[in-house]
Amino acid sequence: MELVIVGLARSGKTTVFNALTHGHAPTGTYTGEAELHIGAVKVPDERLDKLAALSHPKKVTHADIQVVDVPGGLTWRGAGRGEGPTPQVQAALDRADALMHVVRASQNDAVPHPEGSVDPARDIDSFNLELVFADLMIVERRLERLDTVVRSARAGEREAGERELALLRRIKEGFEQEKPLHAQGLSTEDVRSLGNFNLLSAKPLLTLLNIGEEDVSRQEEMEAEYRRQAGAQTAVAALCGKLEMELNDLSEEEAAEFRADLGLGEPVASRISRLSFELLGLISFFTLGEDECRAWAVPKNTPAVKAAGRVHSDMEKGFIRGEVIRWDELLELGSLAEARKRGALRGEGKTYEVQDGDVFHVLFNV
Ligand SMILES: Nc1nc2c(ncn2[C@@H]2O[C@H](COP(=O)(O)OP(=O)(O)OP(=O)(O)O)[C@@H](O)[C@H]2O)c(=O)[nH]1
Ligand SMILES: [Mg+2]
Repeated sequence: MELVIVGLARSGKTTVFNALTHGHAPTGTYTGEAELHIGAVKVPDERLDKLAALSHPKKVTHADIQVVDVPGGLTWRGAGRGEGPTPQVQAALDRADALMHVVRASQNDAVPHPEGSVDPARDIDSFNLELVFADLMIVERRLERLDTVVRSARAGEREAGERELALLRRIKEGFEQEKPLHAQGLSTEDVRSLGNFNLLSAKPLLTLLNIGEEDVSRQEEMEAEYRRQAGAQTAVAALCGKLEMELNDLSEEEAAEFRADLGLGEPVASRISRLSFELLGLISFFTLGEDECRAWAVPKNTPAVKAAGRVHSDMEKGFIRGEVIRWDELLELGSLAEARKRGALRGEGKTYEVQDGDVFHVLFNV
């Protein structure tokens, strides 16, 4: 899963990126640096840690989220004048499973805001409009081409084209009313048929308010304030990127102590992972071997045979059945061998939908 960090210049994107990935990319360079930063967040999971403590594998592997920090100030409204994102940034955006919009919400005269003043509500609206505008351009281009194709098609081949034309015209109207795709109330089928266009306003969006040190005690209040504005289908979180980044330099104990003193709440990696899982409808299952104990992220309702394919393609091809037990039941019984002996492992077929917290052992044959 890939999360792309976007937002205005100097909103704190790289600071948040560092906080999330324990990275050390330069911040506050103001050079309009064109480089992308790529890193990963290890998804914290106490369940995995407990399972690992039980079975002492050689290696413990958490699920991870890839994070990409792109340079600031994306604009599509000026794209006609050649100011759109670079091909490299556009490719990252197209690939993104979700977007994280970093919004500056702290006053600090030393860091100039590109719009001249700090106003998170304005920045949220204007970013959402940028996404709609980018999508409108894609849809208009496709409409032009499709219109010609449909006109010259033979009668029998026209129907599918006309259906697509109708859908594209409908969402174009929505865009013209400044409605992002996820606010247009489309059917799942329609959304799926638009999948190839990589429309940005269809992607799950996490709005991240980058608040100042002086506001950390108002974190929840600020989230509630902007949640109303950001719209349904989006998540809102407020945190102080700079503090979170600096806490990475401390030991775990020291950081925990600081968090408690300052009332900082859940650490940023854990918070953002959780929100991303919710936004994308992901769950985690675990595999437990002598070599490796590992967490895997898959969409809810993933059938066992597909989940097996995440672990290894041979397991999908040669899938016989799965042996499944909930992580906490296994913890109580002490080991997979003990669970098997007591008949506590459930046998599940290809279509079983893997559940959050399942320990999943695949029997396969290639
Ligand atoms: N006081 C304070 N300063 C911050 C915070 N977050 C970022 N800054 C400062 O704001 C400046 C810009 O931060 P960056 O993380 O480089 O912002 P950016 O969005 O990556 O900037 P560009 O890549 O240039 O668009 C730096 O000087 C940061 O130290 C914060 O939470 N509090
Ligand atoms: Mg940056």
